[in-house]
Amino acid sequence: MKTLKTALVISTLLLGAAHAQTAAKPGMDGMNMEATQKGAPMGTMNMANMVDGEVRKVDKTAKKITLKHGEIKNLQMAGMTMAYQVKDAAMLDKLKAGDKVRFMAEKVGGAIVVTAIEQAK
Ligand SMILES: [Cu+2]
Repeated sequence: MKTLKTALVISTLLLGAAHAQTAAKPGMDGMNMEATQKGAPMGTMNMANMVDGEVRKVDKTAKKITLKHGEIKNLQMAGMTMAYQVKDAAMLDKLKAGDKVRFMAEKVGGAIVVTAIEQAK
């Protein structure tokens, strides 16, 4: 009888742990779903994150570009004018103040970095 009681206690504990795990999961799944929903192929997903902007200033030495941009959905950022670090200084080669661009900004290790930029036609 004592063994049965112990078994019950253990199974209750196990159930509790399993339940806690299940409870934590939906949030994770929801996040994954949101990320995958934006488009199956990687290219399509990146295009969806491209934001319209206008170059205000280019600083190749500092690897920075000042952009007036629209809403950046993937960063939950409203439209504004601000300076961004760029992933690669070569990205700035063909750009000058006044250029209309499409770009992608991402959070890389806590800093926001422009990872892609192209002239808008
Ligand atoms: Cu901004």
